[in-house]
Amino acid sequence: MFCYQCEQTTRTRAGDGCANVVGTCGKDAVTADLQDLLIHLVKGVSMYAHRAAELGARDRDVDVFVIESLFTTLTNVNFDPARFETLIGQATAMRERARACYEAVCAKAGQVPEQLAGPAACDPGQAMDQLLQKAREGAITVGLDRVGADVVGLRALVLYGIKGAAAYFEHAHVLDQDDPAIYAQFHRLLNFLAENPTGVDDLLGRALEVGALNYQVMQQLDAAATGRYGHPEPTEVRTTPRAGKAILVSGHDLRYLEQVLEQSAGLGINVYTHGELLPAHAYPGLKRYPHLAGNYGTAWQNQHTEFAEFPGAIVMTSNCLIEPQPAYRARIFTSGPVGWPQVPHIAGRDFRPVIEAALATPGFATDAAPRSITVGFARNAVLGAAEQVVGAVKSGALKHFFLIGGCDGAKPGRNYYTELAEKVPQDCAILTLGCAKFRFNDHDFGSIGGLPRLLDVGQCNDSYSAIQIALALADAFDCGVNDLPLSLVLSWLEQKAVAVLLTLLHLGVRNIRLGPSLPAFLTPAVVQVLVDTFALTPIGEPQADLDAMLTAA
Ligand code: FS2
Ligand code: SF4
Repeated sequence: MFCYQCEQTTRTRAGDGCANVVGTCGKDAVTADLQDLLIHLVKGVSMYAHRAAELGARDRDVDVFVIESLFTTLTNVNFDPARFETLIGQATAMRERARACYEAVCAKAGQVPEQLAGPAACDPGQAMDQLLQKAREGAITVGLDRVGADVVGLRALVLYGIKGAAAYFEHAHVLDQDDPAIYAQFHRLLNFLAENPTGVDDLLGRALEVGALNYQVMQQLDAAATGRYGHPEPTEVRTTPRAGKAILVSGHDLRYLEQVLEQSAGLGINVYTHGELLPAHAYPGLKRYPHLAGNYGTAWQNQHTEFAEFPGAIVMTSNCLIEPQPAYRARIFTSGPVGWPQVPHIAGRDFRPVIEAALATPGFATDAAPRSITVGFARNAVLGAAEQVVGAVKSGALKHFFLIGGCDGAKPGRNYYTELAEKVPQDCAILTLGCAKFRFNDHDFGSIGGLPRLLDVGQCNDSYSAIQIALALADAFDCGVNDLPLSLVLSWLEQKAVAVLLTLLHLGVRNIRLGPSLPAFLTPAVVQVLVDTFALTPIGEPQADLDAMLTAA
């Protein structure tokens, strides 16, 4: 086992990672190795699918399989080795289908198909010891002695960005988006990695291509969500429970939440969101359900306490899952890409087992005193108030915007983001996005120019919306995004954040502050390139950073 794909990796020096029997996240060594093997085989699938796509052919099931498989390997998604054994078996079958598709289109085009090696020819075997032996070929550090840590780290950057983009595309796919051109780009980039590239400039260029791909993916996700549920609108969300039976839905997936709502309608069950599903309350198509009762709890790392105290059924729709505790093990379910050994998995979006578990548990005995927060300041709502916002900036009432966004985690260093938000001067607004906001989104930040000072754009999945707000402001002020009175302060944990960062770099956004620590997979030399090219800056001390950001404005 060696894994350094997330911020919470074990590290004592650059290049370190989780390498013992279990990672910081709870992923065991067998699961980690099976994930490596799955990624290796998926590259082989894409080697054929890429060549087929270049000749105008595709197999939709192959496309979908690649994206779903990538998502399962993200941090805090799937910890079930049995699931990975199944996926590995499916990967070899999918590779045969991709090969058949490629050979058929070659025959049609009068071409001789290439004989492919590497992941395209990998026979993983079937017994567990064979799989674990083969997994070594897929280890992220393959070739380290030969090519060095800079190259291995850049390959990791490209792979982790692809994983993040795949997760976002899977969310879009669940909302019925299907774009062959996007799948083809995933195959192209995975094919690139399958060739074990060694050129630093080439790898950096591909990393930015992943950012470009992720921008398109996020655009599709935004279109899918707003197309199905309407544009988020400012909405007050109750954050305390009501009396009654209860289901808690965590993760990011709006469609799964919708299906829980549909299937539990009229049964006297209140449905609560948790974590990254909080912004779901702002969508007209979801808030119309009267039993969408509110949000319960905060960010993922607090789930041991929050799930234990929740007196109903719990369902995870995507990241972030941590080891289910005995206190709620009998009433938690996984769905979609998520898995944990022996935790029941919802197949085919049939949430009846969740509903039965909710009806069998006591629920909340009484109404708690009402409290609420406001969400729903995605692009349509903010740009609907653009005149007000631009007027406030022009009059000097609103001096600066801080986008404080990204992932949360358990590290004490993440208090930086709360301290920063609290120190932001009264004549500045704060935009939030992702699960990092839970550290401070219940604080009273007051209002400015008739708008709340804290405007929540949505999930990390809604980064596209934040980018559109920045682009529209730049348009209104007739300047570039880098010239706006806007500072981006990002916290990262996992591979979705890597994809978003690559998108911002692809768009030429400079001066992003990143923390709480820099990725372990990036060597000092690669970090220096990012600093020199994009003025990417590690976070420091909140007041000093704030002063520097305001001075630079
Ligand atoms: Fe948060 Fe976790 Fe959203 Fe990340 S719920 S850290 O995987 O995707 O942000
Ligand atoms: Fe470690 Fe993160 Fe990998 Fe888990 S996902 S094993 S915490 S690097």
